[in-house]
Amino acid sequence: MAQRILTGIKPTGQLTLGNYIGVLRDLPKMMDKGECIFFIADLHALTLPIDPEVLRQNSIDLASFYLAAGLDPEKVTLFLQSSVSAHAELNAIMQNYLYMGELSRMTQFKDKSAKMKESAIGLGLFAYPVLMASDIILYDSDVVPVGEDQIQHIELTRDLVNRFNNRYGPVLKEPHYQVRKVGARIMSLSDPTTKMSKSDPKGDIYLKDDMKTVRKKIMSAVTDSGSEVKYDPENKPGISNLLTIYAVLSDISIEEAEKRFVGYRYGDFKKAVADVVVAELEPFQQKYQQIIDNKEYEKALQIGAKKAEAMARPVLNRVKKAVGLLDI
Ligand code: ATP
Ligand code: LTN
Repeated sequence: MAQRILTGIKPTGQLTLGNYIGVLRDLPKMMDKGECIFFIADLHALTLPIDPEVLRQNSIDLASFYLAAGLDPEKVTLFLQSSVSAHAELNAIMQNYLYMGELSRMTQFKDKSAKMKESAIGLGLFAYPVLMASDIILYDSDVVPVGEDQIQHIELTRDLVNRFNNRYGPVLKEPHYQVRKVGARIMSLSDPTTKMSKSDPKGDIYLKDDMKTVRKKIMSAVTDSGSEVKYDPENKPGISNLLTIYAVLSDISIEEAEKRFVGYRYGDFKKAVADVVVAELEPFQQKYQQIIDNKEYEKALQIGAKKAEAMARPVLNRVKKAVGLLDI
């Protein structure tokens, strides 16, 4: 059987250049490497407060972004997580095999909940990795392409699979994460020591920003003392981040990018970075607009949900049987 490649993105806000470089840009290349299952993690989006209309709009946007990145809906399975009820069903079973201690050690939970009053932290935010593990397990996934921040959740999924299989036999497939060597963690332009994050708008480039704004944001990105364009994430996090963006979008190595900018001043270097970002985003936005105007996302999501359901159901049934749930 061809390997299964699965990933999900939350429709929680505007997609950033971090999402694009970390994951989205690579997805079309995977179409020939295996069976691709890509979804919109809309149930996960509910783990933090979100306005219903915003969630609807974000979900449409995200589906269109997936397609604009170059995914062929005939070749991949693209769908809304909430359209395939097996995700929630498997979640109800799997929540019994992950423990409070390990869930409370998850960095994403600690980061997100640190900003909240304890009385406002939903159970869903705490149990977030259970649903994510269910998403992965449900399709017998082999490979999960993600940004660096999600590695911990996939390690936890692997722990869960091993725990479950030790108890019930070889029921679940063990997934592996796949992260980019360069660009797995694009940093904020205003604070290059923190991740570029769509729920933290300062320092983001949004995929929907107009080109003037994109240029302005890059030209005013925080840089470091000194004047050399050199990759040194510890001492020059701002310049290193911009070099990473440049290298990935130009499909060259960091070393090659460094060589190109020997003797450049920061200002001229930033202009070159802005040029490659604009050259990438402009056609991407045109495709996105065409998909939105023609509502191409609708049919893709409908077909995707049917295909996903057909793949998920047998795995769910296998799990139900293993734990002793009757099928009458
Ligand atoms: P939030 O910042 O709101 O928590 P997020 O952008 O991290 O959201 P998703 O939209 O679900 O969450 O992320 C989609 C994918 O993009 C994930 O695989 C994630 O690891 C990756 N990703 C997110 N931010 C970055 C970044 N700054 N650099 C590289 N990859 C990223
Ligand atoms: N947790 C991820 C989104 C996500 C996901 C998944 C990624 C939900 N389910 C399954 C890979 C596989 C995030 O916050 N970026």
